[in-house]
Amino acid sequence: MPAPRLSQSAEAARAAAAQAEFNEKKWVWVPDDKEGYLAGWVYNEDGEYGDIIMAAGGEARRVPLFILSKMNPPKFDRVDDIADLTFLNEASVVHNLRLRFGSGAIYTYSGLFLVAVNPYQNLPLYSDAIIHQYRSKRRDENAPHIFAVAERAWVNMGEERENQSILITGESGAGKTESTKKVIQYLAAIAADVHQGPSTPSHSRSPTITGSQSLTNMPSIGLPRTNSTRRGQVLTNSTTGSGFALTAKGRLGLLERQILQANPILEAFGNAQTQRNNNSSRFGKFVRISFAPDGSIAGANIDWYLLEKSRVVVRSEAERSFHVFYQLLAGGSGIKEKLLLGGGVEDYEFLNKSRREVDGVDDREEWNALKAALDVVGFSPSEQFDLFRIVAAILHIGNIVITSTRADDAVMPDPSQAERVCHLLGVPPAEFTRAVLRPRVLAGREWVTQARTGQQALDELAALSKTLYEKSFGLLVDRINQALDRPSSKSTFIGVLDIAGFEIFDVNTYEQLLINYTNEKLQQFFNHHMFVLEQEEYSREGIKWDYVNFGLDLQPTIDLIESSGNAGAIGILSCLDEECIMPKATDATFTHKLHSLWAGPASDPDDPQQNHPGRDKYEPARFEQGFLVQHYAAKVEYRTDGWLEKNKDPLNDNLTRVFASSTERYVSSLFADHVAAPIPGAQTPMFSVGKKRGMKKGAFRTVGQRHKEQLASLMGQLMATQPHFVRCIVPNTNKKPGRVDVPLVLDQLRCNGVLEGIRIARLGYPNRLPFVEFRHRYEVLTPGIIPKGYMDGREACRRMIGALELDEAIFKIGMSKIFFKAGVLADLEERRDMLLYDLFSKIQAVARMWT
Ligand code: AOV
Ligand code: MG
Repeated sequence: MPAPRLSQSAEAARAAAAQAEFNEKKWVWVPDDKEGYLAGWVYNEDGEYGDIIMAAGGEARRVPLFILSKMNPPKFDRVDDIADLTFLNEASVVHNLRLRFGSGAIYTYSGLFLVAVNPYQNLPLYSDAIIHQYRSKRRDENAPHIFAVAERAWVNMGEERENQSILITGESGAGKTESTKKVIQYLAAIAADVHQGPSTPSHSRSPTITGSQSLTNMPSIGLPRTNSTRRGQVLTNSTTGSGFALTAKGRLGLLERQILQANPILEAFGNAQTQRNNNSSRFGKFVRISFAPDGSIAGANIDWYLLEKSRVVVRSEAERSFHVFYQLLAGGSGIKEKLLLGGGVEDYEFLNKSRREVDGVDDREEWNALKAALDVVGFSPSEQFDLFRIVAAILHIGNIVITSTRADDAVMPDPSQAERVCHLLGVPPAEFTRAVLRPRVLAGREWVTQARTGQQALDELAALSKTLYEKSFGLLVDRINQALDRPSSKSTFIGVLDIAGFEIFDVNTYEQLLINYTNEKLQQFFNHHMFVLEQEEYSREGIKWDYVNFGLDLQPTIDLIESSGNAGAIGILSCLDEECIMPKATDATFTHKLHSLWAGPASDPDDPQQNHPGRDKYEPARFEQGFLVQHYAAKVEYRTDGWLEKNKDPLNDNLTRVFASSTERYVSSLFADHVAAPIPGAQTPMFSVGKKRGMKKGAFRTVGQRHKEQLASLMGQLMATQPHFVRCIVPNTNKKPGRVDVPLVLDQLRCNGVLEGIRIARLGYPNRLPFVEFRHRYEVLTPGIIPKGYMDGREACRRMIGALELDEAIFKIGMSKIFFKAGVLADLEERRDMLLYDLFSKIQAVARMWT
């Protein structure tokens, strides 16, 4: 076969030439405000400064040398796994992602992470053919893909009978929810195969699909993979169509269809159009899919976190409320009358102050899809009506007009609007109106009627709307779980976590603290997991490893936020809880108390509060009423306005009481938590710090407590799983395909832990090669060192290393692999290529003489 050999050697010659050209100059990445990094080469070094010629344009720049990052040799371009780069710096990471993204490869590994860059266009990456291509394949046999992650989770679950989790984070619009859907799509498709096809779930790795073998690559860590682009193309060309794998869908059983259809329901009620994402999830979720021992789907369960219920009442002008409001008004002609909804979006105060439509979305069609999904999941007509009853009631509440008397007492001039609300919610209008305008409150020991101001009454209605929506959302998820959840002791699960990533806005408040606290915990979980795996790998290879557990690095910040006071220090959330039950507390007294707990000079070194390492992570804010927390990703300033109210999440007890005794069972069940009152008619505290004996779980908790508990439960579950990590990246803020805003991407890599993972990897020996591969690739550099015939791989490596005269500190020889510090492979590559280039030049010279 002379032809392939010729072209192969021609390609090798080209590569060697490219490398030789690269080697002639000292290539670097130069930081640039606009572009992130620009390529250049150093033509002169002068003490701590370097003179750089920029690759684009040839302009000269003089910069401090320390700001430069080394560029990876061209062979490392488009590597599937960023961890394989020999120079592991930010510029090279982002360069690799950008190069790959440019050729349609939106997925890239970075060690334990799968990085997914949102393409903002439908790529033909998710068809049935692609699903088949990833079936029963190892990660290194295919191009990086979300399906490969799902496949690995499935295989591990089957082989090790261990629960799995896939943790997907990223900022708004990055593609978390789309990725979640792809995982579920994949799992549903392969689990359906279990029912139908002859193949068993024994996760056989035999290559049943021909053709995809051509896509395989050297299963090596550390070797440059020059053919990854080509593989990307194969992957693209080999498919037709886009979107979901339809053929698989046709074969799905009812349960699988119900699981898939749960999603449009959740999205209708939990998603909204925002400036960053036309379909933004305003809640976090953890979806567990459980599988029977035979690999078929046994059930599913959804947990949810932090619904942004304030959106029901207000939002920025460019955004919408939850989709379901618009869908109901656009499509619900059959039931609108029963819900007393006469008008359109423009007629409802809660909707008409902001954006009303989403580009490319037909709310009427979405309504039909929602109804169909509700039918599939098994919501009866009356259950469906109850859901929309709440949605409609909220719209009516928004239209209640409140005015004030001259004494500033609230009045409701037109009772008809409240009557609509009461009709729908099954409560007496007189009681409802009294609870809003003149509730009974405790004054000293006496119960008195207190007139509300107009503003107070409006706030009360807003709080009521938010509470109704959130509680109904909770019951909705419960109801879905009731349909999908089939607990069985024999099943194992794959859980997919779709939760907002680290957030830093211009103004950060309580919601950001809770989400960043969550991410700090998840990052710690990742760090710890990576630590354990690295430790296992080093000890398997008999390499001495003496790092501190970097998973614990983040504990001081976590304690600062969550410490309950029982173990010594009082954390931010507990401090807030305490202030919430103080009679005269305000956001200012809370902030002050926080400063006194965590800032200032420590006078008593034995005091657990004062010697807590979290002190280093805390600072009072300089100008605002607030504080700063050093998170792993960045230092974030939080403003504490409104925190007491946000944490208490108060609804006046008179109102909850009215609704708890609603004649509509659905409505009274929403408030069932609130009926545990000791004295009828008396006001019970809406919340309390600490658990009260006999109190129903879920009742009377602060927002912080509830979140802390939910998070603890989530972490407990995650820790009992084998985790997989997906990091979604939004490439630009315009929702446009093909554009990469490098500084934006870098920020995300910093916040989502990818760079942190690389930092940790660099503490050790990030590049690893099995002995065989090391010898195969670099033996040319040590001619005559290894005798002909068999030689033990380890011994061969040892001799080669000796001949290469590598410094002891930059490598470790394990049992089956050789480990290198970052950058060493670049050096070896350079030496190898110079040699080969020389050789080729000589051969070419000889060849020329013969022609
Ligand atoms: P998010 O879940 O991460 O944001 P989504 O998953 O909703 O983001 O993605 C946002 C939009 O980006 C989607 O509606 C798609 O238009 C597009 N998109 C994302 N991933 C892909 C993909 N793989 N292929 C094609 N288009 C994609 V938020 O829920 O806002 O935090 O709160
Ligand atoms: Mg989302």
